Amino acid sequence: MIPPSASAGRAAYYVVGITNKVDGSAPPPLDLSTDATAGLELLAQSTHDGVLLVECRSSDAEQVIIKELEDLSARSEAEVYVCAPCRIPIATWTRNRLLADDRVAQLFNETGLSIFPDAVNKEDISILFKLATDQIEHAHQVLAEKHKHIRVGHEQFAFKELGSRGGLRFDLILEHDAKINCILQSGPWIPLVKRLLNIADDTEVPCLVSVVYSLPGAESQSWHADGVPADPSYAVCIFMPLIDLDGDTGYTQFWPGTHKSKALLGFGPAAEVCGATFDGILATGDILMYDYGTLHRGIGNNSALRRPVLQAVYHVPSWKDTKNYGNISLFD
Ligand SMILES: O=C(O)CCC(=O)C(=O)O
Ligand SMILES: [Fe+2]
Repeated sequence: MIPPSASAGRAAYYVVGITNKVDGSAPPPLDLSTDATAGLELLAQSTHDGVLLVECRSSDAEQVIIKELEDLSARSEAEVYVCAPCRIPIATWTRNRLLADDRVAQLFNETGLSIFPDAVNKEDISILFKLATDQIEHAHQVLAEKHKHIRVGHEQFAFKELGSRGGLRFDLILEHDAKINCILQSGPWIPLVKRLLNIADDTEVPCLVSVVYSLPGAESQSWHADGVPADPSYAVCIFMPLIDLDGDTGYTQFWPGTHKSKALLGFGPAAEVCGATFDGILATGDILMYDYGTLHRGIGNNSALRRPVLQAVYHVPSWKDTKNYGNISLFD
């Protein structure tokens, strides 16, 4: 028996990968209710890339945890994949599992994510595409004329209306427009938004509307949350792609279940290690709604098209964005 190390004491959460020592395959799933040992609480499991992943909680030293899990079967080999101060969501996701149905409130509470398929008609998408394209082109014309010193695409900048999101990705606040407002205040996702933010049915939800666009050649972003995760939520965001997304145009990748605890900030790459990501590959008309605290990252654009995604951040009246835009107007 390996003695617990001097640092043992405070419980941490682990994802441990278990393989079969003989042929490297994934062992059969554990019985989470009975396989736990004294110092180890088994919380969840999934299989990713031929490895059985087990999420557990323990205050034992790492080598003790490994030994305890290896002892469950004489043929198992265990390795710590992730260690964090809070629950580590390891569930695997498909589009079908995230579709909004009559249990959408519960789903959103658990995952911080929901998809509303075919929620906006194609005609409205064309109108929004044109409107966003005109404003993007105008903004870049002004940028080139009035702010010649900025090396657009190579350096960070933040105006009141336009900010860079790293490299060839930008975010432009759209001018107020009655048509956009009507779509954004009446879509099928609105009852859930109002319920989450505690806003009365007959009241408009405060909403910040912008278009996030990645130019051809834009690289993948780092994992981040747009706002600090919190429970209850103070803001939820919808993404409405204005072109069909695929592997070439890129999309946004999410880590469902990360919206409530700020202890996971900085742990984004663990989502890939655990196979716990959801690729938001949406068609025009689909809406993806996410809690503002959910970890995600924009994937690179390898197509020849600009990838514009309309973004509406619905928020409680007291919230104000202080992070994403600057104070000086692009147009002054
Ligand atoms: O480009 C994307 O798909 C997402 C961009 C994003 O998450 C951001 O700029 O905060
Ligand atoms: Fe983001």
